[in-house]
Amino acid sequence: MTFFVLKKRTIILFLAVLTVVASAAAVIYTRSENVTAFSPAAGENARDIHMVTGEFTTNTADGKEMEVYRWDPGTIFVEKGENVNLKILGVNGSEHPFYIEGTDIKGVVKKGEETVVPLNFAKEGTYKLICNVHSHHENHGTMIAYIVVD
Ligand SMILES: [Cu+2]
Repeated sequence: MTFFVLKKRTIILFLAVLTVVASAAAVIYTRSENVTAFSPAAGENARDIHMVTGEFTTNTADGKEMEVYRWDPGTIFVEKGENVNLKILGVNGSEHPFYIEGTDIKGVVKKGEETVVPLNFAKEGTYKLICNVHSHHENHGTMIAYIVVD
């Protein structure tokens, strides 16, 4: 008769391996849950949405000059899972570095150039396209566009 002897060391090793595997699985699971949007290869059955950078200027009653930058259009609508090429043409303002809140997507729009941002959202919601340098009225914003996914 043979006995399978479990030494204390074997049990500890087994538990250690189990812990590592479980945490790796948890990390992978959490990451896949966090993928709200990704950039597919540009052009793959994608619908084009065009946008430009614009500028409003005025003089206040007390003679102060005001200037704000905008994404135009300020709201776009896409389907969940739809491949979209967001094509942003830089018109006003020399440079607009941007990111899309809740995603890893970022880029720059430069005057006279078109920046293509491939999009595919896996989760419904309203995402903000934010210009880093014109994010607030105190820095010539608000340069925020809303991407509505449903
Ligand atoms: Cu800007």
